[in-house]
Amino acid sequence: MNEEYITASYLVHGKQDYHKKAQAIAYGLTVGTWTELAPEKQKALAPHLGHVVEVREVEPGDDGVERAIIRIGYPVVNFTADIPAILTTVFGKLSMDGKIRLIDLELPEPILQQFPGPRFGIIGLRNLLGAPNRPLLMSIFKQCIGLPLDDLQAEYEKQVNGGVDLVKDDEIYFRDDNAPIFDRIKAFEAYNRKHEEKTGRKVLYAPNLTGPVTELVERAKRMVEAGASCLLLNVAPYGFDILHRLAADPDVSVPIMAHPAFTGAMYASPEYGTAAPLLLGKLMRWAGADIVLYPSPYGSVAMPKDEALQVASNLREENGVHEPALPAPAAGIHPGLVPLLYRDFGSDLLVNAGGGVHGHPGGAEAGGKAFTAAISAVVSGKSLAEAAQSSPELRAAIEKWGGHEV
Ligand code: 1AE
Repeated sequence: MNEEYITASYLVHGKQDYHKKAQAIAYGLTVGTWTELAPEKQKALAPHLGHVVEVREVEPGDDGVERAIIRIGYPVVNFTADIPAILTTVFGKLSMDGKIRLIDLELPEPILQQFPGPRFGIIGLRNLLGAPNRPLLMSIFKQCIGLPLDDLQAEYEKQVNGGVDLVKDDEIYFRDDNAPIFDRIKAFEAYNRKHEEKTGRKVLYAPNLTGPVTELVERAKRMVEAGASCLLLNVAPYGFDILHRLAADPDVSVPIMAHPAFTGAMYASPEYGTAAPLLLGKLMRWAGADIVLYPSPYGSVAMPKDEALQVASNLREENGVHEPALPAPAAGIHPGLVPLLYRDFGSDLLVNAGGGVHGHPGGAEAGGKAFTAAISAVVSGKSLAEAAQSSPELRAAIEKWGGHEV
C-alpha cells in the first residue's frame, strides 16, 4: 500500500460518467478545483491533491441498475489521525450527494499506528476470563429500567450462576435512579469476587457508560476505580472519537464493549451510508473496541450472512498493528442457534443473549446453563440433541425455541 495515501472505496449507483465522478471526488474533497488554478497555486497544493486509484464497473444486479466501484487516494498530509477527520474528508459532504455508499477504507500503517486499537483484544479477554479457546458467553440485563438495586442484584446473581462469562447492561439503560451506576458496580463486582472464590471462574460486568460526552472519560475512570471490570459504550450516538479517547487512556484499564446502537441508520441501505464491515469492523477496532456487538445472520435483527462474516473478519484478521477484537453477532439469539454461530464464526466468538437467557422457562440461571451446555456440545463435536440428554436446561430451551443442528 502507498504510505502517502488513505484509500476510500465507494459504490456508486446509476448510469453516469464514473471517471468524471471519480475525478470530481478526488479534486473536490482535497483541493477543490484544480485545472483552473494558477500554476504557482497548483505547485503549492500538489501535496494535498487526491487522485483516482480505480474505477471499476460492476455487473448490474437483478434490478438492472448500473454501478461502479470508485477508489480515491487522499494524501495523508490532509488528515489528523482521528476518525472525525477521516470520515469528514472522505464522506462528509459526499455522503449527501446522491446514491453513493462508502464501502471501505484502507489506512497506511503509520496512520493505523496512531489509532489505539483494542487494549485487550481476543487474547487479553481470554486471559482475563481464563477461557483460552471456547466461544465466550454474555448475558444482557433486560427489563432493568426503574428496578431497585436489590431486584437487579438478584437478576445479576442468576445470570452469573448460569455460567456466563460476562454480563452487560442493556444499552437503553440511562436513567438508573433506583440503582445508581456506582452502587451497581460495587454490588455486582463484589458478587463476581464471591463467585470466583467459590467456583474459580471469573465474570466481567459491563455497565453502560453514559452522560455528557465531555464527561465520559472522567466517568469511565471513576467507574474503573469503583471496580468496573468492563465498559459498555453506545459508540455511534456518542461518536467514534470518544471510543478512541477512552481506549487510549491508560487509566481506562478495562475492556471496552461497543454497542451498535444507531448504526443501522448508517449501514442498512444498499445505496447510501457506510458499509457495515467498515463501520462495525474496521472503525470500531481502530478506535479501540475489544468487543463489538452487531446483528447476527440469525435471530431477530438479522444482517446478511456475508456482511456479518465480513464484519467478523475485519475485527479479527491480522492488520499488522492492532490486536484482533471479539465479534458478538447478536439479537434474538437462543441456545438452539449456537451450532450455526459456531459453524460460521468459529471459537473466537462471543455468544450474546438477553431474551434467550431471561426468557428460558426455568429463568435466567437455567438460560445461562442451557447456553453453556450448547457451547460445550459444539466444541466437543456433539449434537444439541445428544447434549440435551444430560442437560434439562438445554432440552427446555430447544423445546421452546427449537434447535439447529449442522
Ligand atoms: C445487536 C445488539 C443486540 C442487543 O443489544 C440486544 O439487547 C439483544 O437482546 P436480545 O438477545 O435480542 O434479547
